[in-house]
Order: sequence, then structure tokens, then C-alpha cells
Amino acid sequence: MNPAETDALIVVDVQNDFLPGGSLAVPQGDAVVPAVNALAARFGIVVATQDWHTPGHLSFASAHPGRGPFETVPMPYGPQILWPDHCVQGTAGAALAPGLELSKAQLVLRKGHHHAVDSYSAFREADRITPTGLAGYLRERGARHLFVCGLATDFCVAWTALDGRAAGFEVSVVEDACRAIDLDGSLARAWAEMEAAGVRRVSSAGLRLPSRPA
Ligand code: VGL
Ligand code: ZN
Repeated sequence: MNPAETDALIVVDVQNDFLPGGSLAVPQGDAVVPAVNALAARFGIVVATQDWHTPGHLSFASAHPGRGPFETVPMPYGPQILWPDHCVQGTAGAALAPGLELSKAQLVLRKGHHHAVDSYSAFREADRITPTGLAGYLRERGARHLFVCGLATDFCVAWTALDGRAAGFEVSVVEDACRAIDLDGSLARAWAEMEAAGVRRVSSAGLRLPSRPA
């Protein structure tokens, strides 16, 4: 598999709060940094996303008295897992990880900024209706095949990959450049859903991307 000039790398939520020591730490989340850097050097289109919540965002357990992190509550758009406060707009926890070399990323897309609606997906908010604009951006850039990596495999990476397919793109998830939260079997479920939707499961080593000048 040889990504063409019009293939796009989507780097999902590689932010301090998802790294060890962060408020919603993904086990070994920091391990994706070198893998993502190596991938980014080889793609013509690079997009990074940031989870970007308002203070007191309704996906935070702290906004629901009597509820705790990782419980599920009904929201108007469906069930919502409650999370520890994380990735609050402008905070150090919301910053991209140190060591991430994404100076060539042309777009940094922020999501989850509507106070009452979560957005795991980089394409559509959790109401499944409100678009972020990413599909239009990628189409206008001529992208056809998206390679998705980052954090966390079973939430923002999976939802982004599934919505990328729904938007008509070829989608591959680069497994070694992702890490998962894995809450009650969520990782196995995410891979099953992605495979059923035609998302390819690939590794960096299997890509044989042409190296390109910076
Ligand atoms: C994420 C849970 C809550 C993610 C974001 O980036 O996978 N997970 N917010
Ligand atoms: Zn979030």
C-alpha cells in the first residue's frame, strides 16, 4: 500500500491530558508520539485534531452532581459516558503533546467546543448532525484515503474513522500509532465496528510510504 499525494494523515487528540500524568490518561498514550512523527513526515496532507471543551462541559462527570467518571447518563443525543475534566480550552492539558512534530500540519481542528454536545468524531458532533467542516476541507484538498492515528483508538480514533467512511473516504487506522482507553470491552467493539464498516487495520511498517522532503 503506497499512499499517494492526496492521502491524508489525521492525527487525533495527541494532547497532554491523554498522556500518562494527564487527567484522562490513556495507557502508553505517549508511545504514539514517535510513531505519529514518523508518519507525518511522509504525508502531503496532515490534519491534527484537539479535543477542546468548555469549562464544565456536559461530558464531564463534574457537571453532573451525584455522578462519577465513567458512568453513562442519557443526553438528548443519546447515552454519554462521563469523563474526568479534560482538554479544557486554552489549558496546558489541552495542548498538543511535547515532542509531537506536526509543524507541517496544515489544519488543526478543534472539536467538542459546544458546551452541551460531545464530539469524539472529527467529522460530526455526538448529535450525529452538526458537522465540523472536516469532510469539506478534505474533499477540497482532493483527499481520498485517510490514515487515522492518535488517541484514543476506541473513542475519538474509531468515531473519526467510522465517520470518514460514512463521508465516502477510504479509511485506514494505523494501529501502532494509536493507544486505547479500553473501557468495558470498548476496544474490541470499536475494532469490530470499524472492520464491519470497511476501515482497514494497518501498521506503520506495512505502509511503505515514500519518504518525501520536508
Ligand atoms: C476522547 C474521551 C473523551 C478521545 C475524548 O480523544 O478519545 N475520549 N474525550
Ligand atoms: Zn473529550
